[in-house]
Amino acid sequence: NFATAASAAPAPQTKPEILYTGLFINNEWVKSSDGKTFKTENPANGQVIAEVQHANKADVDKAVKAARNAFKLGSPWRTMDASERGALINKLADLIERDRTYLASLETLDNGKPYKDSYFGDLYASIKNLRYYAGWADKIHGNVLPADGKYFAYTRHEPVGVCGQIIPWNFPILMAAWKLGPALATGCTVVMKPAEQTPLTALYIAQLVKEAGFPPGVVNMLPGYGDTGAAIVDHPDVDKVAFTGSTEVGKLIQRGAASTIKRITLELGGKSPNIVLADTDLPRAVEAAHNALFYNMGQCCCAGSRTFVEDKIYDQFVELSAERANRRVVGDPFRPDVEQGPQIDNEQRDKILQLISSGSRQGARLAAGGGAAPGPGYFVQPTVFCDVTDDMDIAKTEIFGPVQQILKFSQFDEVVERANNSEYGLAAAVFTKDLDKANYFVQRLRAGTIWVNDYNVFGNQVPFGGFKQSGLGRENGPYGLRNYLEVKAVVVKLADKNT
Ligand code: TXE
Repeated sequence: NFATAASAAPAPQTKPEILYTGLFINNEWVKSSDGKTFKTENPANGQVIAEVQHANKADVDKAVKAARNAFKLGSPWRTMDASERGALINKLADLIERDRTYLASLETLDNGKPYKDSYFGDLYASIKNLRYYAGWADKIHGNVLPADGKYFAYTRHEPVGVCGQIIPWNFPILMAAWKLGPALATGCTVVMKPAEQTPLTALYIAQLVKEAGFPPGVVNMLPGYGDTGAAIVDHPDVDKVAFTGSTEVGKLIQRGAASTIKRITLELGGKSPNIVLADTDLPRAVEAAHNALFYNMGQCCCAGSRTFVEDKIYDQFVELSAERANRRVVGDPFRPDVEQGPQIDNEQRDKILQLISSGSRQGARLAAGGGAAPGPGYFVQPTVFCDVTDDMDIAKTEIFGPVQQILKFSQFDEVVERANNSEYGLAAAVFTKDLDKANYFVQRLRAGTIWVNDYNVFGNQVPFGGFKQSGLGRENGPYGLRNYLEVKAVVVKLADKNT
């Protein structure tokens, strides 16, 4: 749903220089204390791009100390005017905009997503998100309360403190922006861990944090694997953890956070229903359902991965969807006509191919694709399954790949029950021209976002997050600030009181 006028994007840098591969602690670049590194690769050809430092437990400890120090009373960060915090976040957004072509190129190299999506989607949305939260910095305030008795009572909304932020590989820059914006606007300090598959753009952004003028220790960036993430979650001096990733790791984080009652927010997996009624504008719904699933190689937590279609239009919908998938352009993500690059890595591609096999084995019919696409990178054919039933693995498991499941329904109450019969509840959509029918579904679907007649529409002002096992808490909008604030009640005795 982002503008994708490829012709208007500046030419990408297909070999962007790799400048930062270290740990960023206290505004300095350092190596991991045990000298361990890991390789990050280009998923479009499997070649190693760079060796990156792997932060261990001792490094996490150093970064947490830096973040704690930056948060101590009287520090430059704690005594800074809120409006000045906002100005710094705006400066960071300006620097990202200055380097937008470079960062979009680096994102495509490390992640494999089409350059035009990096440039018009991820970079555009990240800059806008930081600016949105920059505006909030000096508009966060408590309330004066009409307390009983001779008291003056009010609340202060204070920063929660040192925040561990663990982000995934599907939207590396955007997830960094979504997490940094509200944390910095509220005056928290951050220890962030980018995903091991895609550390490069987050590391470059760390350098921009320094250039913008944030005091040392306010943002620390630690590349590493799950062990690095776990050390952040377990650290007793971390006050809050924000995580985006798999439901499986989300559960580990919730357990780990219990040891010191850390505040947590979790944005996890999904198996989102997209319900298409017979009265809809069919070609538009087919295109929207296609993008709902195939955008970002299907690697979206909110992907419309269960397309429920009303029986009267089912056969036609399947035919048009298969045609559209067959037209999808797969290949080198730097090419301007390419819609679909590689999956993030071999492991993800294997998971997807296994689920495709299970779909065929369990009786679904392949209408398009059905296997790997030519390499050397981790490409998968745009795949469409029809005659999918609710009990099949492809209808229950988050595939996280370019595999569309089309299911048939005939009754509204039946499809509501089937749509809600999932451990997930991240997003849902309904396509219809009838407002009463749309409202029927809006009220019954159990999901954090419901789109009507569109899909994948995000706004910085609009909360995003999951019901059920899709997560805890909301990002974006004013709701996103709550995760980073503690409410302090102050009650002051008065000598007398008048209304
Ligand atoms: O996710 P992980 P993976 C889903 C999707 C995908 C599956 C597995 O279905 O196929 O998850 O992907 C860090 N303590 N999503 O294995 O492991 C890890 O280093 C603390 C949905 O890549 O959850 C990375 O930074 N941190 C999703 C981050 O967690 C740990 C996006 C996410 O990786 C950790 C990605 C631990 N014990 C995958 N173990 C979404 N919601 O958008 C790993 N990590």
